[in-house]
Amino acid sequence: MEQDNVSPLQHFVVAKRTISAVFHQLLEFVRDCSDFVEETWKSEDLEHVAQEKQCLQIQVCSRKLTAIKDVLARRHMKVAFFGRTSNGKSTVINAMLRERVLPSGIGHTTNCFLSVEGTDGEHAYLTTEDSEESKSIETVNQLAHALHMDRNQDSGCLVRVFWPKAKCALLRDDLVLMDSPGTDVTSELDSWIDKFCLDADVFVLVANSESTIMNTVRKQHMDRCVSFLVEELKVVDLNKAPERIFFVSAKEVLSARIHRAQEMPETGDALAEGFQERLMEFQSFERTFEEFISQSAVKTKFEQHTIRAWQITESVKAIMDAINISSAEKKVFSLEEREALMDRLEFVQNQLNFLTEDIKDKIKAITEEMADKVSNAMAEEICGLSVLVDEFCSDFSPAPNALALYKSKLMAYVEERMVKNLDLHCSSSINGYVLSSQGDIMDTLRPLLPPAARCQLHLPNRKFSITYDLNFASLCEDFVEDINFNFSLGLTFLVNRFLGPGKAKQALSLLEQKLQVTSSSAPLGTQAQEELAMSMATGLVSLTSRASVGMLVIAGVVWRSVGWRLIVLSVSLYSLLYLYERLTWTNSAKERALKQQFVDFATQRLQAISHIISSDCGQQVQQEMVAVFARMCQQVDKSEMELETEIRRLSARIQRLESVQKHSKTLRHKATDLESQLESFSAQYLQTQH
Ligand SMILES: Nc1nc2c(ncn2[C@@H]2O[C@H](COP(=O)(O)OP(=O)(O)OP(=O)(O)O)[C@@H](O)[C@H]2O)c(=O)[nH]1
Ligand SMILES: [Mg+2]
Repeated sequence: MEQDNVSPLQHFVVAKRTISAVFHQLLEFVRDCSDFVEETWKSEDLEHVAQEKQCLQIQVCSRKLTAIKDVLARRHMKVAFFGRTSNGKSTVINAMLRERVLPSGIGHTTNCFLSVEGTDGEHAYLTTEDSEESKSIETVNQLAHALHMDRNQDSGCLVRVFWPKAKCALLRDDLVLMDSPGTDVTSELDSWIDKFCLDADVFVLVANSESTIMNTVRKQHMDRCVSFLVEELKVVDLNKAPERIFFVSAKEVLSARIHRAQEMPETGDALAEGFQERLMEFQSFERTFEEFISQSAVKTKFEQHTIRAWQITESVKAIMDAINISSAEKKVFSLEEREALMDRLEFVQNQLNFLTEDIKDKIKAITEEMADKVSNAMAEEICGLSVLVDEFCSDFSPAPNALALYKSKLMAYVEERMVKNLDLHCSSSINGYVLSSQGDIMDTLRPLLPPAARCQLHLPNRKFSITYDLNFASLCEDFVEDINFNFSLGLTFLVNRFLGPGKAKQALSLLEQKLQVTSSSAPLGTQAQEELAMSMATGLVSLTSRASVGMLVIAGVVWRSVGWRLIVLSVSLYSLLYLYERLTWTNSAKERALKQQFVDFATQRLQAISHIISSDCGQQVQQEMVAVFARMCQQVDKSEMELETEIRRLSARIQRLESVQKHSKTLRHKATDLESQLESFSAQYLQTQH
C-alpha cells in the first residue's frame, strides 16, 4: 500500500537528471566558447580582440565544469545511522530495505562502517577499501561471515554492500544507507563519522526506547530527544523538534514485512498489541525521512554547483561582452582606416592622371627647348667650321690613297672637335636642365607616395649624357675635291665664269672628248659637234646677256688704236701669269683648296641635317625624361597596389570582426538561456533566487 505513492526520493532523482542535463549543455557550451575565444585570441588579423587571460579563464571554467559534471553523476542521497551499540541501527536499515541485509544481533554486531547502495545487477556483492575485488554475498549470514573473517577489518573501515535494485525499491532512487558501529565502541568514532558521513544529507539517531508503550515513559524520551536536538545539536526549532522524533519498532516492522513479502500469514509481532500504530509511525518516519533527505540532498548536493554554474555563465557572459565590445571597436577603427585608405587611393589615382597630363606637356616643352638649344649650337658650330678645318694639320699628298686617308682624318678630326664643342656648349646645361626638371617631376609625384616610401624616391644614379650623331663619314661620303690646276684666265675658268658651273662642266667634258678624239685622229662625231656648237651658242647668248655689247665695241676700238704691240704684250703678260699660277699651284695650295671645298660642302650638308641632329637630341632628352617619369610612376603604382592590398586585408578583417561580434552575441544569448534554465532549476528545486 505504501509503495503505491510516488516516492519523494524521485524529487532528488529528477532534480539530478535536470541539473545534469543543464551541466551537460553548459559544458558543451563552455567548450564551444573556449574554442571560439582561443581561435579569436590566436588569430593574427584580429589583433587581440580576445586575450590570453580570457582564454585561460574560460579553460578553467571548462575544467571546473567537467569536474562538477563527474561529481554530479556520482551524486546520491546519503543517510547515516548512528547510536549506541545494540540500539537497533542495523535493524532499522533492514526494516527500511524490507529484508535482512545487514547483520543484527545481541551485543556488538556491526564492527565497521557499512554502506548499502543499489546495483543494477542480479547479485549482491561487497567491496572493501583495501581491495578492488568485489566479493559475492547471497545472504546476511554470508555477509556477517565475510565481515568477521576479514582480520584486517577494523571499525575505521568502510565496506560497501551492493544490493540488487530489483529486490529493493528504496535503492532505486540513488539512496545510500550508511550503518555505523555503536557510538560507545571506540573514541575514534568521531573522526570516522567525519570521514564517511560528512556528506550525509540526513542523520538518523537510533536510540533504545523500550517500554514506550507507557505514555509517561514515552514523554520522558521525547523531552530528552527534543532537548538533544534543540539545545545540544541546535539543528531544529523547538516547535519543529517533536516532528523529527519517531517511536518505532524496527524489529516488528521488519519481520512483518518479510512475512508479507513471503506471503505468509501475519503472526507474532504483527499481532502484538499496538503493532498497527507502530507500523504507521514507522511509515510516517520513512515518509518524513524520504521527504527530508530528498529536499536536503537536492540542496546540499546541487545548490553549490548551481551557484558555481551561474558564476561560470556570468563570467562567460562578461568575456563575450568584452569580445563583442572589443571587436565592435576594432571594426569601427578598421572601417575608418579603410575609408581613409580608399580616399587616399582615389586621390592618388586622380592626381596621377592629372599630373601625368601636366608632366607630358612639360616633357614636350623641354624636348622642344633642348632641340632649339642644340640647333643654335649647331648653327654656331657651322659658322666656325672653316676655323676648325684650318686648324687641322696632317701630311698632305695629292696621291689618291694618301688623299683618301687625309680626308677621312680630316672628317674624324672635324667631327671630334665639333662634338666636343657641342658637348661643351650644350651638355652640361642640358644635363642640368634635365636633372632639375626630373627633380620637379619627382617633387610633384612625391606626395602621392606613402611617407615611408617618399625618401626612397630618388633620381637615377647614372648620368644622362647626350649623343650628337654627326657621322661625318657618311655625311660627307660623296664629297669629291677638285685639286687639279685651273688657270684663272683659262678656258675652264672663263667658261665656268660665263656659263655657270653646270653648263661649263657639260661644255668642258665635250671639249675633252673632242680633244681625245682629235688626238686619236678620229673625226668628231656630228652629235658632239652639234652639242659643242649649242653650248658655245648658248654661252655666247649668255655672254651677250652678261657682258655688254659695249665691251666688244671697246675691244674693237682698243685693237684698232693700240695695234699689235699691245697684243704681244698682253700675250706675254698672259703667259707670265699662267706661269706664275702654274708654279704657285703647290701641295699646300691644293690642301687649302681642298679644305675650302670641304668647308663649303660640309657647311651645306650640316645645314641640311642640323634640324635632324637637334630633334634627335631633343628625342634623347625626351626619352630620358619619359624613362625617369615611368620609373617614378612605377613607384606610385606600387604604392597604389599596396593600398589596394591593404584595403582588401582590412575588408577581410572587418568581415572577421563582424562574424566574431555576431558569434560572441550568439554565445552570450546561449549563456542567458542556460542561466534561465539554472534559474528555473533553482526556483523549482532549491527555492532560491540568484
Ligand atoms: N524489542 C526490540 N528489539 C529490537 C528492536 N530493534 C532491534 N532489536 C534487537 O536489538 C538487538 C540489536 O540490534 P542491532 O540492529 O544489531 O543493533 P545495532 O545498533 O545495529 O548494534 P551494533 O551493530 O552492535 O551497534 C537485536 O537482537 C535486535 O533484534 C526493536 O525495535 N525492538
Ligand atoms: Mg549493527
